[in-house]
Amino acid sequence: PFLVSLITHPTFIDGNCWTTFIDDTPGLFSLVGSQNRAQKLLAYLGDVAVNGSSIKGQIGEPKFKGQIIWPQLHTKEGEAIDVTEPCQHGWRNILLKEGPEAFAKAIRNYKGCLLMDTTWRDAHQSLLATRVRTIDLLGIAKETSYAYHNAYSLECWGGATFDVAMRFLYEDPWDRLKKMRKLVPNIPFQMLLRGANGVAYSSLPDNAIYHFCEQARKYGVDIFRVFDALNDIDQLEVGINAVKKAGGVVEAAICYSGDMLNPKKKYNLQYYLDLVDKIVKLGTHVIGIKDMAGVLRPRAATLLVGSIRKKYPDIPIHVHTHDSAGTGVASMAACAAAGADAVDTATDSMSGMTSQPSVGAVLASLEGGPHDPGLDHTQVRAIDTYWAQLRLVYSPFEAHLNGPDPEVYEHEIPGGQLTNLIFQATQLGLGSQWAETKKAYEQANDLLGDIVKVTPTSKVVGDLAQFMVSNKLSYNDVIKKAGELDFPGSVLEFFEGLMGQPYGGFPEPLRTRALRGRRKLDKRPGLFLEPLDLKKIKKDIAEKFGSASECDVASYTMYPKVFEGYKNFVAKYGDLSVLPTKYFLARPDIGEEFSVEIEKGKVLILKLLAIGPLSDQTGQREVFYEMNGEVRQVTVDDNK
Ligand code: 3PY
Ligand code: ZN
Repeated sequence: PFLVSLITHPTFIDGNCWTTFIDDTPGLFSLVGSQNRAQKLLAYLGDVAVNGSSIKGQIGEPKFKGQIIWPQLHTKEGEAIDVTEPCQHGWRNILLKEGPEAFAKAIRNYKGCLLMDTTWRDAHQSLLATRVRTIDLLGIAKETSYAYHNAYSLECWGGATFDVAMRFLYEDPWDRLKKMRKLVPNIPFQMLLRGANGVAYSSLPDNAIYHFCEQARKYGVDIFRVFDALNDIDQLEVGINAVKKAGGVVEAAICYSGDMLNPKKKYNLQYYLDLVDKIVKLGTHVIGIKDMAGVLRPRAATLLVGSIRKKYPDIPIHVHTHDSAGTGVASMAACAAAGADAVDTATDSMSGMTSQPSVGAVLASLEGGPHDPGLDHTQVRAIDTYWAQLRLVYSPFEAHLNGPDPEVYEHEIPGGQLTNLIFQATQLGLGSQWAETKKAYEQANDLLGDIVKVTPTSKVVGDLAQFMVSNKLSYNDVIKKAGELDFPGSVLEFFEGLMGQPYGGFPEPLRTRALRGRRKLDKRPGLFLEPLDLKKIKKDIAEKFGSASECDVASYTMYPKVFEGYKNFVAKYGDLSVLPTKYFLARPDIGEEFSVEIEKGKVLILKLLAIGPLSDQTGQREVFYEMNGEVRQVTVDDNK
C-alpha cells in the first residue's frame, strides 16, 4: 500500500519528486496508515461474514439492527436543547476548582438526594455481561451531559469493565475513559476499585495500585468507590491511600451482607458502624454503602443510614444496591429519607432485577419532596429511548431474567454474578440444576464461614457451589472429605489468605484440611509481594509492541496476558472500537451500505457484495466488499 500511495500521490505524478519528498510529506504515511487500518478492518468484517462473530458469550444475532433514533432533549419550557457542545454545568466544577473536601461538603449541604447513574458500568455489567462498547457510550454522551447534569456522578469505569473491554471487546479501557471525559466534562466520573486488587481479581503489589490510581485520576476518574470483598480494613486502606495520593474523591464503601435485622445473622449494626468508624479514620471523603446483592431491605436501610447519619452528620453517604428482589426503589427511597446524600439508579430500560433500580421509579418516588434529586424526568426519559434500542442491539448477551428473585435474601448472590450463573446454567442446559446451584451457593457460603460475597470472594463461593453440584457433594461431604478433595483454585487462594482476612476468621478445621500444608497468610497479601518494576514493564511493552504509555503499563500490571492478547488482536484487525456494534457482532446483509469513521475525518463507506464459495483446496472463501466505491477482496479461513 505504501508504494501505491507513493506512485499515486499528486506530487509524484507531477514529476516534482525530490529526494526529501517522503520526509516532507507526512500525509503519505497517514495515507498508508489509513489504508492499513482499512485493510485490517476488512479482515475482521470478512471473518465475521464467513464465520460469524467470535465474541465470547454471544448467542445469536442482535434483535435490532435498524437505525438508532437519537433523542432530542427539551428544556422545561419546551425549547430544543442544542447538544453540539457538551453541557458545562455540574458538580464536577466544584471538585475541579476546590478539591475533594469542598466537593464532599457541597454534596452534604445539598438539600435533595442526588443520583448516581450506573448505566455505563454496573447496569450493563449486571445485565449484559459488561459487553456495552465505547462507541455506544459515546453515542449518547453529550445528551447525557445535559440530562444528568445535576447527577452526583456517572459510574462509567472500573469493576469488570476494564478486563472485559480488553479481553472480549478488544478495546482500550483508557481510550474509553479519555473519550468519555471529552464529551462529559461536567458530571463527576465514578469508578469501582476493588481495594488492594485494583480492578483485578487478587492482590497486587501496592505500587501497582498507586500507579493505576494515578493514571485513572489523570485521565478523568473523579470519585473512586473503594471496597474490599471481605471488608478487610487493611486491604481497603491500600486503595484509600492510593486514591488520596492521586487526588481523587475517596468513597470507601462497606459491603453489606446478610440481614442486619435478623439477630441470628453474622453481620449486625454494630459490625457496620465499627467498619464505618475505621473508614472515617482513614479519611474517606464519602461513606459508601455497597449492597452488591440487593439484600438491604427498606427497614434495614433506614436503620443503617440513619445510624451513620447520626454519628457522622457532616460526611456524605452514598448507597449502592441491586434490584434483584424488586425492593430497590423502596430501599433507595428509605435511604434518602434516612439522610443519604446519593443513591444509585440506572436508566429505565437497563434497570431492575440484577441491575440497579430504575431512575424513573426513583424520581417518581422522590420528585417534588424534600429529597428531590433535581433531574428533569422528561430529559431522563428521552435518554432512555436510546438505551431501549441499544438493549436490543446487545440482546445476544441477555441472561433472559424474567422477574425478581426474592430468594436472593437466602442465597445472597451479587447482581452481576447472579446473571452470570443463570446464563451459564442456561447455556449448559442445566435449567433444573439452577435451583440446586442456588442452594449449593448458600451451603458453600456457610462452609466458608458466611463470608462477605462480592468480587472476588463471590467467585470463591460460586466455584465451590458448582464444584459441589457437579461432584454431588453435600455440606457434610465437603467437611468430611476436605483432606482428599481437589478444591477449585479460587477456594484454595481464599483459604491461603490471598484475598485478605475474613471477619471472624477462617473456618476450621476445613481450612487446614483443604490446604494440605499450603501456606496460611495472616496479614494482607500485599505485604508479601515485591513491588513491580514499572520502568522495566514499560520498556518490555515498547520492545514488544513498538510503543508504551503509562496507561499500557497500568493495563499490563492488572492483566498481563489479557493486555498482550488485546495488543496482538489490534495488530491483526486494528482498532475495532470504531465499528458500529451491529457490524461488530454480525455481518451486514448483502448490499447493505454502512459507514465507519476509522479516524477523525476519515470515513469508509462499506458494502458487502458477496461471499464466495468454499475452496476445497484451501478451506477458504473470498469475501467481496465495496469500500469507498472500489471493490476489495479478502481471503478468509472458513472455520465453520
Ligand atoms: C465488581 O467488583 O466488579 C463489582 O461489581 C462488585 O460488586
Ligand atoms: Zn453493584
